[in-house]
Amino acid sequence: MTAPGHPATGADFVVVANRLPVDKKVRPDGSVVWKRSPGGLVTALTPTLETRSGAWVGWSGSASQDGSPEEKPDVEGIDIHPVPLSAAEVEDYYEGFSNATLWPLFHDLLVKPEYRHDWWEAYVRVNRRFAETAASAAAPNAMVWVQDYQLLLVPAMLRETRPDLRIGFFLHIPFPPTELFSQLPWRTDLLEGLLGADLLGFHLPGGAENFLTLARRLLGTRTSNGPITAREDFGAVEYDGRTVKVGSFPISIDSADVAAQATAAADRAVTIRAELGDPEVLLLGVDRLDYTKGIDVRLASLERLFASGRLDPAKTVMVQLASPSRERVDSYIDMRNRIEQMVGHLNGKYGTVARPPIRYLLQPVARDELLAYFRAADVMLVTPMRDGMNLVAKEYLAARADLGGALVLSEFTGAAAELGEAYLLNPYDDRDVDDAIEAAVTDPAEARRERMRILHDQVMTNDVDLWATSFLDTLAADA
Ligand code: GDG
Repeated sequence: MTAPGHPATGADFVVVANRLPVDKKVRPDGSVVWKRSPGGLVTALTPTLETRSGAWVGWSGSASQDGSPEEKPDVEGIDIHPVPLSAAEVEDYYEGFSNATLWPLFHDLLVKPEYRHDWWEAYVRVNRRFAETAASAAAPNAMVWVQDYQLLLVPAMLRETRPDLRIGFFLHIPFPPTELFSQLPWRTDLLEGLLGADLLGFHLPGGAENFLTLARRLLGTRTSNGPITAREDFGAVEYDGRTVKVGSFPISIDSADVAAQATAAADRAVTIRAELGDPEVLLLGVDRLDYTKGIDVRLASLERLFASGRLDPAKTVMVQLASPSRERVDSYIDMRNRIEQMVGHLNGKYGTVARPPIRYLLQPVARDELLAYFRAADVMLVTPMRDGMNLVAKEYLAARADLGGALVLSEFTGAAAELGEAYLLNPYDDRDVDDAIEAAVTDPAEARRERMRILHDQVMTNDVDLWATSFLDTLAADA
């Protein structure tokens, strides 16, 4: 085996992410199958990895039996390096520190974060394992791109053993202001972990600016103070004799691919509407089942719109496709119960036995089927309380090459910064939510089409390739 820090060969480009781009499924007979996994990050990075030959370091998605070696799945064009996690580490590092501490803290305290030292210790241990695996996968002077909030310590850990590497880090979720971040008992360690990178990327200029303020206040470092703009104007932190660049890189999707697949699904879209009884208005929500996504916001609004007669439940169907997520974390169990109660209430009160107005699925849907739903929907409801970007909004827009449909979008998503022609709403304001949904349903067809023309063009021009290329070019510059 090659010792960490001294690779004999290795990849020139290494992605380090919590999850591998495949899921490991163990069948009842013990045999193993690997399936490509859905999710924002995988969707976003796959096209880039297919064009550059590289390695991917990540966890398979299931706990390892102690002592048994991890199998290496065969994925075309990508050298896969699985990082094993024990059942206890899944609980403490993943469900605990990542998803019950950092996730709620970075999403405006929508639920109360838990600060537990035993979770922190697991987080440090697992981050070190990721860093060691990445160090052994990377060729001399390779470029390493670390992803997201589960791995905030990896940049500095990697730099310790492999100062030759060019290290980038991208955060997929919002970066909070100092007042929130400072709640973390380990705030300094986390900042120092990130500052091991050469380039730190955030979706929005606001997140990058929050980071600069924090570095100044907590570490007393010198930072730039000019404005940061998407992909163009960068900030800088002077740290440990180096300059760390800080920038805004709004992520996107493989727009051309989504548009082509959605156009191919046009017939299926017609069938979907027929299966739903050809409603006059078809509303759609597509989300991981997560309390940040505001599924309850749109259901509560429908209740008010039905009750006041502004929408007719006999002529309206809302499809909510929810993919299960973090199912053992308490706050997710509570939220699921709340949403299912709202769906039951709306159907009980406003439906008939033959025609419930809400159709709710709690299961992942195949990608081509998802695109057919995008193509079928009159109004897409994207109503998060807070979201780093939200790729669903962009996928919906790319899918509408026919310029049909309308997008209702929360101002608290990163996507709203680029998609000003959407029906924007403040999810904390009931009236604003109701008005936005009603306008998206009732505005004249020509006005809706004009908005869609602008939005569709925006997403077709700003795709995931622009995101990845602009980040990697910025990382490679000044090397
Ligand atoms: C994080 C940030 C940021 C969903 N259900 C199904 C399915 N999906 C796909 C969607 C989309 C992806 O999963 C979800 O991406 P989002 O961006 O909406 O949300 P997160 O998972 O929270 O992602 C987010 C993102 O990272 C990237 O930086 O935008 O703010 O929270 O691609 O289509 N795909 C299939 N079946 C489903 O049932 N096939």
